[in-house]
Amino acid sequence: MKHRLTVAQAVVRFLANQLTERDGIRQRAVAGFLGIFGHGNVAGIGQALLQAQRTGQAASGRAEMPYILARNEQAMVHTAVGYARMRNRLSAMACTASIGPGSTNMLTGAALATVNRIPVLLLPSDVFATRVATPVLQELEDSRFGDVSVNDAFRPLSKYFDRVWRPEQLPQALLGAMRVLTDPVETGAVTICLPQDVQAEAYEYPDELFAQRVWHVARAVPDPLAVEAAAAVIRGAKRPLIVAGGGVIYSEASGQLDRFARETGIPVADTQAGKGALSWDHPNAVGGLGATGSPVANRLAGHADVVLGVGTRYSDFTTASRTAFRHPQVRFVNLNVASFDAGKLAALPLVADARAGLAALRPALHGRRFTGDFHDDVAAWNATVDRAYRKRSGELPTQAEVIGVVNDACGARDVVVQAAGSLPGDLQRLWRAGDPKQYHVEYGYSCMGFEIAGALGIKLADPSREVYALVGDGSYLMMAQEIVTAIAEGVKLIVVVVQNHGFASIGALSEQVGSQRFGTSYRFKNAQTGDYDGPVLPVDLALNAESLGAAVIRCRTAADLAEGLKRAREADHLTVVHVETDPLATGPGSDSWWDVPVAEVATLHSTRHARAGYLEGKRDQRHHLRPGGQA
Ligand SMILES: Cc1ncc(C[n+]2csc(CCOP(=O)(O)OP(=O)(O)O)c2C)c(N)n1
Ligand SMILES: [Mg+2]
Repeated sequence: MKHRLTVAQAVVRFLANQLTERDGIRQRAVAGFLGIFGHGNVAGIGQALLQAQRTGQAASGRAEMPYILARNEQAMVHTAVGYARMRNRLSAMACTASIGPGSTNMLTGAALATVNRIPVLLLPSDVFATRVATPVLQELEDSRFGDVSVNDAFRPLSKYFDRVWRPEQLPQALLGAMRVLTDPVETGAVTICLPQDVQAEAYEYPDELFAQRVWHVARAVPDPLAVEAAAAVIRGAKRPLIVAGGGVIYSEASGQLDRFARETGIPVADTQAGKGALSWDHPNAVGGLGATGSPVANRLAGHADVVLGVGTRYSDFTTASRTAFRHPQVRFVNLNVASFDAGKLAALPLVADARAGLAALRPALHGRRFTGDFHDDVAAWNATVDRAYRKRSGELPTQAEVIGVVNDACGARDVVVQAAGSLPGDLQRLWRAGDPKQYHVEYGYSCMGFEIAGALGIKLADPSREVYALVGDGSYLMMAQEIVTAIAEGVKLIVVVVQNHGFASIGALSEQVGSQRFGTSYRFKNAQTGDYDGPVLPVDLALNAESLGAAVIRCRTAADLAEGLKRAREADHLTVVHVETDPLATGPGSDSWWDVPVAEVATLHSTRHARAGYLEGKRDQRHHLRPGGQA
């Protein structure tokens, strides 16, 4: 049997029949489409989605392929990322965009997905394959290459890239896309470019293309010799430390990590992607590690002689730009599903799924127990956080207080979402996550504007959880429009807008590198000096949110905020809670460092002074080349 379908119809039909399966649990591999139509896809993918909706309704009452109309293409990729991350990468969404700007708007989202290793399927529309009336509207002409389009910019950002010039090529492209989307090692942005004429072209596709396919997501088990070698290194340690990364959460390895930590007594620090892998009050939890981590974790890292990294890619924030691990003989053992990450810092690699790897290591370490001396430090740190949470200043609340109030308002299953600004650092230090899916800070790409769009995807992935997007005023101004999408879809979010009139984060960083907060506040420009040091701007983001259809609660004090969040929780519609904070009030620090180079020569005293401090920080930077050990 053959089906005469357009390329676009075949794409939709095929994707509707893909499932993933891990641990016996099946779910749709591509749960739906997000999109914005233009002339590049309205008659192709647009027609196919309409047909899928009508056909599905007739048969089962449910669309064969659900569709969500987004407001910005970059944002819709963020939504897809939020969705897939919440589903532990076992279910993803597809994004369709028109040609030219619609498609290139997705580039930032593609980079974000690939950096964070989150599956998204991008279907940018492309210029005519026939080139009959070239250049078409929005086509990039290149005097050297006849086959280049703007979509070639997706190549370095995608873990798999194809362009379907002919309908016959589609099956291979689709199978290749599914392989990468469902492979925890390879996954990231997957891009299939669909020329606008090809989308509408019909072809006799064989029936088997549309058979139900189940993509088994394997739990790779470690090589037994590598387990032995890793166990030998860990056994020989005096002061080991575990670094729990996002891989622990994606692999649902929290239970194994809990047992591993309790049995061995090894303290566990977490990364931005790994926060919540163990509950904050777990006896072995020592908080976030690195540039924005807790001083307790950083102190332990400083003395650790063996570091067991589990599911971490060791970003510069995690390693404090490679100053966190100071023991002269420190060695690394990295349990990671990707050999690329397992080998980092010259580690002894243990290539495996995090859960399977920990399960294999536990018996190999049987009887080895380390007695840590970190519990008093953790208790003291928790008291510091308590004070920061509850510091009622009477004037503008501090950001730490805002975090405290939101943390208090959150049930254990509620989700907090953030991505950029001063909040990610404060959250990593101060947030108390009680559940592996509670803390959703996109800090691989740290993309301003992710918050609301990402929160929408998270809520779509798990409607049973309350989702709080914490948004700085800078992020809000970049990308707030998905409030409208959420309202149209009947998706309830709680959006907490933290207004501090500019970039508190980059302002503080600017000061630290001697740049005097130049160009980081949202204030009127001083015509004489060119500085933005005039009065604050007459911007009212609460009113802005109201104009988009959100219910709005304005809060002045921390107590107002607590009350506002209570009302927002009770509401059944999207609610924006607006609070103003003091951009200069900083919370407890991390006793750590981050490498941001300072000008080597300068006429400004502030820069020269900062340069001296920078060189001091640099002195502790390490290469970490010492062999981790041989399997
Ligand atoms: C898309 C994007 N552009 C620029 C940056 C660099 N950047 C990081 S934080 C930040 C300021 C964020 O301002 P806001 O959202 O108000 O948060 P605050 O710093 O005030 O906490 C900037 C410009 C970024 N991370 N992402
Ligand atoms: Mg701000």
